Amino acid sequence: MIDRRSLLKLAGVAPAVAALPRTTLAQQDAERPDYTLRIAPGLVELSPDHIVSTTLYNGQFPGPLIRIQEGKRFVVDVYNDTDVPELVHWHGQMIPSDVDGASEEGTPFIAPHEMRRIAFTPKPAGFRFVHTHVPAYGDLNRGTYTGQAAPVYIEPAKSPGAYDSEVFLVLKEFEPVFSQGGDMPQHALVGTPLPALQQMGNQLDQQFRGPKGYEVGSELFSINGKQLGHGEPIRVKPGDRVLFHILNASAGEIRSLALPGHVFHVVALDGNPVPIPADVPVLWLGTAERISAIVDMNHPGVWVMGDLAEDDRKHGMGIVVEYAGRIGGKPTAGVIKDVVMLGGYQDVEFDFVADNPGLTLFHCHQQLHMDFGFMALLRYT
Ligand SMILES: [Cu+2]
Repeated sequence: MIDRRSLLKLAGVAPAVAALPRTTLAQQDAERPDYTLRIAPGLVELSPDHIVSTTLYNGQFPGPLIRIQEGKRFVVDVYNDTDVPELVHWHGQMIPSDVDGASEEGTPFIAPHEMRRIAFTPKPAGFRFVHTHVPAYGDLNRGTYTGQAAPVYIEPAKSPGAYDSEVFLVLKEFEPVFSQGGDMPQHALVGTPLPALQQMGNQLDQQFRGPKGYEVGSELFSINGKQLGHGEPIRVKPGDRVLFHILNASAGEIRSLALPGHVFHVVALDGNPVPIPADVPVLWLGTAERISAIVDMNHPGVWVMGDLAEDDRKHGMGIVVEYAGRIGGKPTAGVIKDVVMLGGYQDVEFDFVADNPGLTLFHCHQQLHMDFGFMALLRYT
């Protein structure tokens, strides 16, 4: 794990500075960014047999955890070391449109091989993340199909919880391909389909006969950039209370996650504390969703925290949890989220407070759906 101080130390390294005269150096020092984010091509070793080439933040997947302070101005230099324009989106934060990272809202692209300095005041506190917001359309080497994602933790004024350690997990698939495979798992999306919507869907199916459109699938899954069995295990001791911060950084996949013999005590959704913490055996995460859950480590042994689907675990979606010394569907009032999963032909009702002026992009977080038009722009009047 990397603490904020060592991140700052790393971020402060700027080789070009050494050649500057002393006065300039002093000025440069005063304007030193709090963080440097480099977008560049690189390799991820998911396992010895699967080394993938993609675009990364600071040379690794996931990008390093960025820990920042709520309410304290944060200056970032973003270097685009690729040959295409890029955009960095600070998902889940209430910050101005020109730095939020969606071009539709007015954030400028960072041209190839250029740097853009951005500054904002992080809020609200909690588990957020950062990812690219460029459209990919038919190019599966762009957008969220790449490895451009990093967890962001905004430290609150007061520390929230009683736990022994924090573990950040980023779920991600690699080497996506177009497929006409089956529908996504929807068992998590308990709800009642609306007959009117279902009827409309059936009519469209009648109208447009023939094969359905393409979806994007993958056969390489990972947690923290490693396929199951190839990364470092999560090491715990009996009696530990471990706070897991889990992010589904997928471009389009819904994930389940279970840790046999243990229960997830869900304390936050999308980084926002839940009014009534719930104990659940399985977590379901839609694209871009985050869950923070405390697990009481009271069942010693060696366990796999992984997808319920055996096929997905075989393709890597899991991580080993090792003890030291061995080796939806309910009322959800008050829950604050920035992503909501919705089953086929269902509806959802939500309130939002319009307190972040500027253009706001409201969209499906599945890259394919967003790229081909599943989005809307909200304008404050
Ligand atoms: Cu996002």
